[in-house]
Amino acid sequence: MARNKLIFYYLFLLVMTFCYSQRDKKNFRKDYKYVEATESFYKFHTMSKKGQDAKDMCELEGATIFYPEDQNEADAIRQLWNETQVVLPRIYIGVASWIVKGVFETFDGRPINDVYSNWAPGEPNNANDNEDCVIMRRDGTLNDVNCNDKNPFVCKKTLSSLEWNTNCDIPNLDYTYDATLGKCYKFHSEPKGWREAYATCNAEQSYLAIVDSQAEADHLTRMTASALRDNVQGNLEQPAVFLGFHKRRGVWSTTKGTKLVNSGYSKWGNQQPDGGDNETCGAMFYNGLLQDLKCDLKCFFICEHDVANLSNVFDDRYGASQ
Ligand SMILES: [Ca+2]
Ligand SMILES: [Ca+2]
Repeated sequence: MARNKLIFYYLFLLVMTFCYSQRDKKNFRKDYKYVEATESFYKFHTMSKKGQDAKDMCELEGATIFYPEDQNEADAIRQLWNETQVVLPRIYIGVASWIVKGVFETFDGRPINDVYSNWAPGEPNNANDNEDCVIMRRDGTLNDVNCNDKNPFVCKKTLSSLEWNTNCDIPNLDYTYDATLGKCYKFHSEPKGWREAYATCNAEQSYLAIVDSQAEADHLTRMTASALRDNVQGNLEQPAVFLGFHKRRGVWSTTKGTKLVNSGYSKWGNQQPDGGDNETCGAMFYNGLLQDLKCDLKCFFICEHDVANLSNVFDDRYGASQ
């Protein structure tokens, strides 16, 4: 009995720890670094992107593109920059003059003079009448540049804005947990091409859903039906939901490398696959049956997230697995 009590107490602690301490632990994502001075998390993106794409990338990660609120934050980020990214010469910041030429505002609508506005001498100069985005150099000075230039950038998440999805163990409340399958899912109702969908799930620390049982196919079918009821349908190119399988070197496989025929679920719809080499990306009809589609069609898609299994943690600790 004493042992049972101990086990119960341990489980209780484990659950309480999961539920209440993410902010205390200052935990957002493994790829973000916490800075105490500004009580925020930051990530340097070293793969350069255009201005709008940089902003979008941060939002996919559940963050926003960084701009310094003040000298204090500019100093903090330059220190992190010097410590971790010695080769990056400049970063895009979340300031632009997209609405009216020459009126520089943060992406959340604040005039630049209300935040950090340490322009380099002679800037902003709107060179070639074509500079609406803003970069910060290593020395902390700002310059307006062409938004089509590709530059590294930094994403930011404040500790106070952190919301933890306790069931799914991620900082994203859009994922819902299914107890039977022990997985979390998010239905994306903004249609995207297959590769973009794949990258979107990846940015959310998840993956384009891989169906490995009839039960999972049923669950995703129900999710889709429910999402379609809730969402106004635009001009969809295909009534389909992209999934994490594709034709690779002539063989239908999941994105984790398992042949589709061995994946636990491979029920094709009527006449499918019918696209040959023109349709190499995987999707399901709204009824759950699979189809092949052109990869650049824009479709709904579902991301899947694995959850650390509490009972496995328990078993490992007590050696209680049979
Ligand atoms: Ca300039
Ligand atoms: Ca097809």
